[in-house]
Amino acid sequence: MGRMPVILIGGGGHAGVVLEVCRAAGVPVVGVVDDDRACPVATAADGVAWLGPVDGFVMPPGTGFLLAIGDLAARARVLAAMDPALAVGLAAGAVVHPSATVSGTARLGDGVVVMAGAVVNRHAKVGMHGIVNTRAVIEHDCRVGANSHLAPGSVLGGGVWVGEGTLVGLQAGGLPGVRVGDGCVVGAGAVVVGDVADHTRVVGVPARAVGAAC
Ligand code: JB3
Repeated sequence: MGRMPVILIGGGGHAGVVLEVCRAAGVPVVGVVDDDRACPVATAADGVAWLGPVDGFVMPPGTGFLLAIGDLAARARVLAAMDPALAVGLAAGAVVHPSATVSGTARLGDGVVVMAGAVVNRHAKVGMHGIVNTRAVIEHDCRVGANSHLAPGSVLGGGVWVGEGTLVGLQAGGLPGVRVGDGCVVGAGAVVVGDVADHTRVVGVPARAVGAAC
């Protein structure tokens, strides 16, 4: 049985990558919802139909949605504006690029998108609406909270815990067993060697706190 058709919420650069992951994974994309009618995904030659602005959009029966905005705060705003039942009930099942490697014992929440070349290893869990971006690595027994983003090339060692709404930046990493809280930003290239409190921005090798994550 084919996958449920999806609607992308957000039609920019990130949505274009999500569109290609869906197509590679055989998930039909029936349209894009974005406040900008001229958003890239709706205007590209291989784009999809613009279905209207985000506010007030009513999901047609038999479709699911994928959050396709990259910014985590914007994603959280869109989810917060949704009826909670819809935010959970209508989220499409996880979409995984065929070139990604996801262990059979890993668990991906609804709305998760796993991009090309990424690895989600044994017993790892990724919460709803998570982004596992290009060639990111989530090692065994990791826990990644809802609506968090593992940016391209980021690497979580075994047993790392990442909270909700946290960005692990480009090529950043966490040593095995560290815990990064909710709403954090791990700067590009940083290496987390100890636990990080909620809503903290850390940068550098070893990663040091440089203030609150906005
Ligand atoms: O670095 C990588 C690999 N990808 C980046 C991604 C994670 O984030 C990418 O390079 C961009 O930096 C960014 O991608 P995104 O989110 O697609 O950016 P942009 O091309 O600006 O598209 C954002 C789309 O979402 C726009 O079409 C906006 O109209 C829409 N949008 C942004 N914020 C929003 C909001 N729509 C609503 N309803 N509410 C918002 O707060």
